[in-house]
Amino acid sequence: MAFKNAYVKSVYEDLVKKNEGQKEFLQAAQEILESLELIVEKRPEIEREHILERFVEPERLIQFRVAWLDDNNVVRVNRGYRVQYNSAIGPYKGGLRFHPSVNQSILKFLGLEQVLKNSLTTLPMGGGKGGSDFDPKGKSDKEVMRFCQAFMTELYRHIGADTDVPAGDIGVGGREVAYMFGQYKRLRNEFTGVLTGKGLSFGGSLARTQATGYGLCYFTQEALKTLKNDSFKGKTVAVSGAGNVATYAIEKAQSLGAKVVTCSDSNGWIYDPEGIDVALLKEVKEVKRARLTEYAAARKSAQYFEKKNGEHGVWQYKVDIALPCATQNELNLEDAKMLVKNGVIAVCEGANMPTELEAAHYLIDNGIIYGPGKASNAGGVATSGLEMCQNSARLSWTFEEVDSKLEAIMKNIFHNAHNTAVKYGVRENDLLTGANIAGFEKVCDAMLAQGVF
Ligand code: NDP
Ligand code: 2IT
Repeated sequence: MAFKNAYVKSVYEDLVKKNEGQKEFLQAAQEILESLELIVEKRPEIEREHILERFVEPERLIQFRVAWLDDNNVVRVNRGYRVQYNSAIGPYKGGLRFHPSVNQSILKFLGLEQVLKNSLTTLPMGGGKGGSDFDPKGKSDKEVMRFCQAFMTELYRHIGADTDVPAGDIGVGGREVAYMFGQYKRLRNEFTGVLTGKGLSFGGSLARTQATGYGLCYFTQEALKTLKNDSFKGKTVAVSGAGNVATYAIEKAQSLGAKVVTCSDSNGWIYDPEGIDVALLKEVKEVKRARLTEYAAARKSAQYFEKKNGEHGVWQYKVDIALPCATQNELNLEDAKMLVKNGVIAVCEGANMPTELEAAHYLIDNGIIYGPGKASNAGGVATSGLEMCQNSARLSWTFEEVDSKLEAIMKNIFHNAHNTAVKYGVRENDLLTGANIAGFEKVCDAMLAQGVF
């Protein structure tokens, strides 16, 4: 750890003491605080008003029991959470994750990242995150419904269209959002835009499903154009994951003229040198909710590899662009070295914190375009913000309207991060420092203006 500023160092050391064992949270906090040293030195009021101590501490963390009945009428118990991180610039906003690994550390890392990400969108949204250690895999549709209803039976008292607006994340898509929305509506007897990612027949926005993956490609395209005078056209791309973000990143990259040769799930990965067949991928993952082995079985050109520890997986191939879209810490220093050796020019994150910190530094030091998730995957929450706008106005925009607003927001996020990197005198491909400072500035100004809280 290389903190140079004594104040920032003391904030981080205090955080380590108070959050023992919270590996992911401390990793995200370290990465952000390292970048913020530069602004702390320029603006003494940050230290004087103890802004960083307040910024790293969630405003509220709610943990609750979720008891539900499985198909055999056996009682099951899970843990539910909502981390309401920062409301300085708008109501708390951020996804819900259902995955067995969910704990306070993971949700606090996601919540802290979300505060900066939402600020970067320029829309008025504070940051939050939530979820449960519930595992949707292998559950029947009715079990998922009963779990979602039980989860919302507690969560509803803490959220609201002007208070806290959840959405999807890993394990939470349109089906789960719909079950939770229905339960909220019944409990409150009100129809409001309290969740985003809703179905189109009850207040959802066109293009929200595609938004994170499409937005990632708009960001990457703008970065390629500005920093390398280049584009997706004719490029070979590696993508990880095979969920919502990965699927629409693959679709957009291919429509921009690239060939995506990989995707993955938690069991293994696909290498498809002819390019991923997106229609088949959607059929396997979205319609059948099946595993990637089914994709491989249905496509001659595809090879399936089971995941074993210590392998490079999707990062071992010779590609120009890498888009990690699965989960945190899925790209380590060895993977980064492999990608650079194979001539990668850009690594832009669809997932949250998929790249380990040393790997991110290695990429930046080697002149690679590195798009940190809080900037490059902000298209999902930005379009959630557009869904909130449409709900408040009680109207809906066309796909083209939403998509063009999304593209403009993503281009603006890239330029904001890039200009901030230049302004603060770091490498111009250091979009990590640029995004952290740019996102923080607005939150910091709002916190200073609103007095001590
Ligand atoms: P999905 O649940 O739709 O897909 C997740 C994908 O990642 C699946 O292929 C899953 O495989 C794989 N995966 C999940 N956990 C692990 C793990 N521990 N190890 C290996 N693979 C794993 O989620 P999303 O596509 O929505 O989310 C993907 C990432 O994008 C997350 O980091 C999320 O926080 C981030 N994100 C999502 C946004 C959104 O709008 N949905 C917005 C911005 C960021 P398997 O099926 O085997 O579990
Ligand atoms: O990580 C994220 O930005 C999301 N999962 C989307 C959050 C949202 O509120 O749309």
